[in-house]
Amino acid sequence: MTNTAPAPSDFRGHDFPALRNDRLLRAARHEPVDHVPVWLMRQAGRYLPEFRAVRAKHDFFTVCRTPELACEVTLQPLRRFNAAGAPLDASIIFSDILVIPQALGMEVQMVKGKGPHFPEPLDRPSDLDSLRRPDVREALRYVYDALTLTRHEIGGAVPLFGFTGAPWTLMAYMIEGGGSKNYAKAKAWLYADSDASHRLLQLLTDVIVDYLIAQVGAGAQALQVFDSHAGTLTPAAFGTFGYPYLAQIAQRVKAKVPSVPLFVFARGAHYGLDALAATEYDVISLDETVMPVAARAIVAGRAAVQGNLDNAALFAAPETIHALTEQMLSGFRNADGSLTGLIANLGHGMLPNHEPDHAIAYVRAVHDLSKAE
Ligand code: 1CP
Repeated sequence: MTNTAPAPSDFRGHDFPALRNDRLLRAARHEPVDHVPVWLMRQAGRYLPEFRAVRAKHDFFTVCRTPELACEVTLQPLRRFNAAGAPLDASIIFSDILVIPQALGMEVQMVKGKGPHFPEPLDRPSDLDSLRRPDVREALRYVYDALTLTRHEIGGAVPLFGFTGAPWTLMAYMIEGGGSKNYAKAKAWLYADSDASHRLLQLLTDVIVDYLIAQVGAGAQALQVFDSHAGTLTPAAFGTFGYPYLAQIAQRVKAKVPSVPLFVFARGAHYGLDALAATEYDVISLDETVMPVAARAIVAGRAAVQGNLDNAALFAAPETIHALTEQMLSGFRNADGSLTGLIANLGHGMLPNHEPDHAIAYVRAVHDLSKAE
């Protein structure tokens, strides 16, 4: 059990610029807003030529570990969308979910055209003994430094997200050694070695809790937990190996930093919506397979929701994007017709072959179509 999280007070004394756009924070609390806030998962990244220019000169994890570079690529989408007259309502720190396995002592490489690669993934339960229990405050200090610098540089224009991978999603990468078609090796652990699986999930949960709290101390104004591979689990396996750890994270993080909105994205786990709405997450992020009307009905005001335009819809012409956005927003309307408690996003992240202008068209459509009358 790691217990190295700094009290948030350890970081007090930052003198950050006042926040000028708090739509996202207000929407997370179900307060009225002048239009629905919108940001995009993976809004920094390979679809932006200015990001590719930075990556041409620097290795992926060098960008993550160098606060000035992480700050620069975090700001790139803000600048581009501002210049187009369709400003984003949030930023997300440039980093990756796989910095946690690295902090536990595993090597992770980013292979061009392939994605993350672990040369020595976990192969059997005894391999858990080789994992280091990190002092999260030291091992991931570069992320906090990047957050602090970026929060200053944003100048209060929009809130800054910190984030983490969820325990199951991280476990899946640590065993598979990278992306995978069916996650068969990682799922085999759940069924054949459930004790070892719970030990690993609990270790990851402890590290994640410390990490999220420390990110707030460093300047994060909202937090998102990415369970990108939740949908590989059966409802029963999610109930045993996914949901309890997600709930534990929410309970422990909200106990320490109650005012910071906490988002959860359990991609593909539509069956988990009702259970997640009963936890302390403030916002439930929906993938594109969930019907907005159904999500609002299941969540029933217990949390705000985020989502969920199909990222592939950004390949459509801007007029079509506008129409699909209108359709999506109408599904999210509350019984009184309002759109309170909604943050617009995609059902999953931006893709490398997306056109920046089509993402801009989406942001503009959300703003125009949701303006309070
Ligand atoms: O060469 C490159 O530049 C690699 C592309 C890339 C980028 C831009 C990777 C590799 N990670 C990132 C940044 C990143 N990753 C961000 C910050 C950018 C932003 O949102 O603006 C975030 C939030 C993540 C989170 C992340 N990494 C997730 C969760 C979100 C999701 O998309 O589901 C996951 C699953 C990862 C793992 C990962 N890192 C990179 C890739 C290509 C992948 C997916 C690999 C796979 O399973 O196929």
